[in-house]
Amino acid sequence: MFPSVRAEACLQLPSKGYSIIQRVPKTALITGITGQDGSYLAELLLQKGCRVFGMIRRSSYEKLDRIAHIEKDLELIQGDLLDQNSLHNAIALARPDEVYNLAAMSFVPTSWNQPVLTGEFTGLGATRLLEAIRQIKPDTRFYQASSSEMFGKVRQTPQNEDTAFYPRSPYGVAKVYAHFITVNYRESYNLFAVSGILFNHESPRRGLEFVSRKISYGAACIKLGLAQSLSLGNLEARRDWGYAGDYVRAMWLMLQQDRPEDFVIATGASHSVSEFVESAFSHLGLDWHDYVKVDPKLLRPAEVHHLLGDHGKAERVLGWKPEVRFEQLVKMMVDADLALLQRQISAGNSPAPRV
Ligand code: NAP
Ligand code: F7E
Repeated sequence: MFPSVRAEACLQLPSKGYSIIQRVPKTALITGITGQDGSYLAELLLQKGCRVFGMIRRSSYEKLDRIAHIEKDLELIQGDLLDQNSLHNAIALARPDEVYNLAAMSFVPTSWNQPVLTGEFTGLGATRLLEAIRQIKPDTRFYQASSSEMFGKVRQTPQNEDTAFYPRSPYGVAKVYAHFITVNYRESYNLFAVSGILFNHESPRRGLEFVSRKISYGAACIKLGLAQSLSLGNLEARRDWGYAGDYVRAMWLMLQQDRPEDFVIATGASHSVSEFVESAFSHLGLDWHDYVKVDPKLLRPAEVHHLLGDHGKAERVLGWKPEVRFEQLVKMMVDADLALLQRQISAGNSPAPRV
């Protein structure tokens, strides 16, 4: 049904009429290229020899810091998930073999403040992009960034591809919509459209508002005397935290298969927020009890208490497994924030602690 693509390279081999094998680079379009995952995925696709387009939205100041080191190798197109015409133009211009839809309003607490806008970006945005693909280039392979937040108030543990969804935030609800519209376009129009149901994944490029980076940055600030305390919300929540660099490999692998299928991507180990804190502070030789305060304002209206993923299908079918484990991830993030702050101090800038 779908043309088979070699899994080991992002290069296409023309099948007939060539006496010499000629390699044609594949073209990929990434929405959300300025985000954490977009930057790692762009690096991966460039390494694989792809021509990489990135969609960026207009802003009053440029937010290209995560991709500054590869910007010269990328082709950036202005577009917005809220604007159907810009998505049509992006597909018509890039004529991509693969589209990775990573753009979304991705911060869960904000989704209670802006539930309608979250639905527009994170939910309907996927439909707009699928429509552009269906109308302009229906042989494009499509990846949707689905989320473990869809499991929310979990129906079983660990969660796999068959676990029922029970989202607990407007963000989670919007992601369920985007997930099922992806399934629907696959079944209705025979598009090669897949969802990766990714559990939390972090890195030194994570936004400062997410708990992992808030902790690594906050602990580094305290270590350097730039802050005295760190305020957090629910310390008991448990997450299955992996490394973003590992997870973008899984996205790419999903689009190299013979058949479009959805996959859970996780590490299979969960840890509490307080374990993350303990690990980060002890790496810096600090006792977190002396510094961390619980601020009730940071508690959520409805919490997702415990997420734990089963990536068995991804391991069997894609040959994917996580390489970076929890302790390594925490140390990587803390070391990176310490180095970042030290560079800023040496350069004469006064870093602004966000604790
Ligand atoms: P992120 O760092 O917050 O990046 C989000 C990206 O979306 C940014 O590039 C942002 O652009 C862009 N964006 C937001 N609204 C847009 C709009 N209306 N039009 C165009 N672009 C827009 O997120 P991430 O951590 O890389 O996550 C990537 C995707 O995976 C998201 O869809 C997220 O919901 C999903 N996901 C993440 C995780 C995780 O643990 N990281 C787990 C499961 C699923 P600006 O730079 O202009 O703001
Ligand atoms: O919270 C608790 C908080 O904001 C994790 C997004 O990438 O992963 C992410 O969503 C946990 C929650 O991530 C603070 O209550 C305690 O239980 O880092 P987070 P998230 O909500 O799990 C999913 C898979 C996505 O798809 C999302 O896009 O930590 N927590 N104290 C705190 N969280 C934050 N942010 N700040 C605190 O002070």
